[in-house]
Amino acid sequence: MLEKFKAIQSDISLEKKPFGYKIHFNDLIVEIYRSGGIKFYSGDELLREEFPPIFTGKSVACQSRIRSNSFIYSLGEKSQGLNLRGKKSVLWNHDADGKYGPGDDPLYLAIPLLVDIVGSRGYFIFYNNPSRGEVDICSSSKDVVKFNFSSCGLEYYVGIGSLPDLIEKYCIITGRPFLPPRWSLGFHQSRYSYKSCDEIEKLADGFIKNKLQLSCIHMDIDYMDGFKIFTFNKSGFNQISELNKKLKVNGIRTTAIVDPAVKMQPGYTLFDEGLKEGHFVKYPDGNVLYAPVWAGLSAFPDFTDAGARSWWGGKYSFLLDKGISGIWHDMNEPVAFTISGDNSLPKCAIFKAGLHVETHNLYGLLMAKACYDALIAYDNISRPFILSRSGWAGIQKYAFVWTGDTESTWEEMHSSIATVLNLGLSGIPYAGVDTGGFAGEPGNELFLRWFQMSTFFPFFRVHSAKEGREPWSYGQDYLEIIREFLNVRYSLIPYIYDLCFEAHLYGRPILRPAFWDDVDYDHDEYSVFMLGSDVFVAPVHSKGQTRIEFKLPEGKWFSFWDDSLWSGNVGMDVTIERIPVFVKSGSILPMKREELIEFNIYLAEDGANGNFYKDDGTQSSLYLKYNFKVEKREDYWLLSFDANFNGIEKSGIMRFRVHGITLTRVSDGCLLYASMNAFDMPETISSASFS
Ligand code: MIG
Repeated sequence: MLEKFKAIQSDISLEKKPFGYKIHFNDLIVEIYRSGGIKFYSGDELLREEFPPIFTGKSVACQSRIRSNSFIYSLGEKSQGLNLRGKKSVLWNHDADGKYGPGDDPLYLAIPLLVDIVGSRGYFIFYNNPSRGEVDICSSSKDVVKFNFSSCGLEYYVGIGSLPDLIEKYCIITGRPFLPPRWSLGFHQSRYSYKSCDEIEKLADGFIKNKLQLSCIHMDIDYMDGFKIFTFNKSGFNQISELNKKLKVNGIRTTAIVDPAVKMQPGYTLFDEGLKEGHFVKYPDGNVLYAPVWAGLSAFPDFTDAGARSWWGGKYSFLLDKGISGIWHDMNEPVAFTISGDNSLPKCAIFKAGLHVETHNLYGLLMAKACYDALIAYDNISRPFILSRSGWAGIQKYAFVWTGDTESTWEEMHSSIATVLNLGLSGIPYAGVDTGGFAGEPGNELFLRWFQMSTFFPFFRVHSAKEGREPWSYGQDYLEIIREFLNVRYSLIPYIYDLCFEAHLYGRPILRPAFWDDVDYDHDEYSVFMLGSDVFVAPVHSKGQTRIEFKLPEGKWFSFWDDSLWSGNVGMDVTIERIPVFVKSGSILPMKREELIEFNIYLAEDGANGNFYKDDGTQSSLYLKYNFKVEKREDYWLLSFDANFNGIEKSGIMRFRVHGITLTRVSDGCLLYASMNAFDMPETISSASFS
């Protein structure tokens, strides 16, 4: 880890001072005081002042004074709004017991990472301590941040820089996001729970018949035999292999849920093996710990033990052999049903790596590692698709996450934007929500509005408790709109896939706050969001809303729907068919149209820029990166590209669509001309003239 860090922190010097030491790490200056206090500076600016840590028995309390004008993000999965300043929060992965709404804490995935910025610059601090933590971000004392951990390891990392730098550096320390298979960016349909292959086949037929694009159907716990992990219930799922073959012909895959708890039942192979080979979590006296979950009293694999991980990893082939493409980890906080108190294992549980209180937050992460390692070893062909509810720092190396059991309310729909944004700012780019909310009945309008929003989220799935939410459940008019949004999603996959590359290479989030590229934008705002840096979305998130007002980030923006040009403060009427979506002028968006990749050039006055990553979308780490540039010349526009060849053939057809200009001639994919006279950029429509 240190080696990796040194690679980006090359210029290090140490000076002895009367107060202690002064260390220069490139632009970061650290003063270490004899008292135990530490000050961090960027140049002359004091970023944070740490008070000496307080060790009390097993715990450690860290307090620091931060800048009074800064904004705070990250901490993993939080539902307390975007800016976490003024909030208290618990770092303890926790099953919300079937539903949660805005403000509920803790949730399923906590990370002791804090990003502190003014404008676009600042620092991050990451405590490499997975034990239960309590965080107070300037809530009880002005400008004072407190992290109290129940176990006393004190190892932390601080990095400074711009916001993208911070997330990149954090990902250098904890791991870069994996590159997902391209199919996983399509639409996923799910419910709790399909009861048979027939039901799944009918569902798929519904999509095909209604011309609705679909990539994956998720099988929740009812596919199992008595909720025993790595089994199929024979009555409904005998034909699972045949079903998967049939579905794949239509480009549809399946994902199967896998919970960690193993039913205590002598004769059930998974249980017998785990017991015999000593893979389960124990009590201090050495006896295996049993606690109730879906299948009844169950034992819990100790994923902190490499031996248990590889044993467990070996079991996924049972599902993969039957043609299942994705794995969905649930209940991995881990959850045990309890009558009162924390709904997890008892405090005294012993893991190979330590006590429950110290290792709890690692459970989902290490389960994902077990799965990821097994899946990449399985056939050496596919990139894994793993979806995990819980996790910790580093989960981005292995899995997508979703935000669990959200309430089906307008408030929660809005709040979930902040949750996914903060996940992105915690190094987790591949995230989404149960579209429509998990718990409750959203009704037509909320479901549709949520669907329209999720279209632009990195992970796009409809899932809910019990009641089905098929696109055709909401009447013909809504079905048409849903179909159009599915088409939009699929057309944007090349662009979203490019964002996955940016995530994979630089840790960059896919869903970004509006201030990501515009430091003057409101740093508290989470009613709007960016998909990458080129697409801006203002979802409609109130009931019956007919008019929407928002601010566009700096620059001119094309309406995604009609190419009209906008900037600044916008007020517009909205109908049920659409939500406001814009593309930044000066960008080039790769999109899929009629089986071709079409490069959509959204011209600014001086041209446009864009990237495109080309690879096989499933396996190889080889890729070809194109950089496109459109420049204004005397009486024509020049499109040039360079292709960073990385083992992939660079031949192919390219199609371009130019927005903001009338095209007169396109050459064979290299040069693009349009006469200056044809350039007739529409006037920017200001909110004043429009409203
Ligand atoms: O106790 O597997 O968050 O997505 O449908 C509920 C059943 C267990 C919680 C998950 C949800 C899933 C449900 N699970």
